[in-house]
Amino acid sequence: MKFIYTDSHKLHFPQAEYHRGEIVTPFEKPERIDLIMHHLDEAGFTGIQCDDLWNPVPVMKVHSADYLQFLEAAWQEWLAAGFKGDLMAGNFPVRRMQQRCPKHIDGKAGFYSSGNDTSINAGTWEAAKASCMVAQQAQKVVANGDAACLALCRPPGHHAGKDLFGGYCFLNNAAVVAQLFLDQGAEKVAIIDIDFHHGNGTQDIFYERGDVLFASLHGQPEDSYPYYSGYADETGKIDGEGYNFNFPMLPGTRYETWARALEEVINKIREFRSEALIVSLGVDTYKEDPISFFCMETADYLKCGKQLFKLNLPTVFVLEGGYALEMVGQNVANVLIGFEGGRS
Ligand code: FKS
Ligand code: ZN
Repeated sequence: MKFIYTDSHKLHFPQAEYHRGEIVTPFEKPERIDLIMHHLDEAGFTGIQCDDLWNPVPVMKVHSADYLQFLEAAWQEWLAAGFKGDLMAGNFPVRRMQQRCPKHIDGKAGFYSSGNDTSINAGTWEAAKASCMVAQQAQKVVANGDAACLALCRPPGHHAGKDLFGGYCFLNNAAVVAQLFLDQGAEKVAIIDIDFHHGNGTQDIFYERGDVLFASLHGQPEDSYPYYSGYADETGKIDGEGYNFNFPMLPGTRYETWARALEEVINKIREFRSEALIVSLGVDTYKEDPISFFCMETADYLKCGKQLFKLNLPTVFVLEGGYALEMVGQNVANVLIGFEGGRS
């Protein structure tokens, strides 16, 4: 299996993160990609440097024009306001407040954001675009006949909604891949989100659409980020009714329990007659992950890959989270190894 990467992700390097009462070094850091690439190389996967072709068409179908303009201009506006350090939102239009975008960048930041966990610096927009181009190229590799391809995306994407950044995400890379398959003639595609966190951004984008089935396996919202979505009774609306599946799970969940949910998702996708599969691949389900509470073992990722292979669909893996740096590379590689060994 090939994987697509870019060095441009390094342009995004948040300086600090507020975490459980302390200011810490962000979990979502550039080294993650170096470590994963190292392991993929060692495991014999073929890295292809992204040729940086930007197709705005699918991006504009999953994000609003005003949001994209905000992302592009945010850093300059922040500097023009005389602010020092990274852009970070601090105030949000919560219950009963006006959903009107203010003029000041400090207000705009909160209007377009779901939290203070995600900051913007000078290179963030370039990095987010580059990450999305990596996803677009991986889709192209699969559209041209490869059975599967991994997009080594950073920053990640599954918390980015139509018009919201947050959860370390800006552009929803998995949603863009799904949209590309549809734009190229597929009638139905499916996204399985196996990152520990609920893919609230992807859910938001496709919630009222019947052409994309979205299923997410994640830590239950009672106990875990993003807290305000991911319940099992969020099933979709209008044309999307019945095509959104959430599998919230308890702290301490192990592979056996998790895999039963995955099996259910796989059956739903078969019934749906999806023509392609997009996997939002996070390995923060790992037992040692510093911000999550599932108990996956490294060997479980082999089984996971094998299980995904059973769908027998053209598959684009899109990297999301995973913060246990010692094992993040091995865990990602194992999903691909399990997938490729799925035939046996
Ligand atoms: C402040 C608490 C907020 C945010 C967790 C974000 C998880 C991101 C992720 C992604 F794949 F997008 F990277 N925590 N410290 O792993 O889902
Ligand atoms: Zn995550």
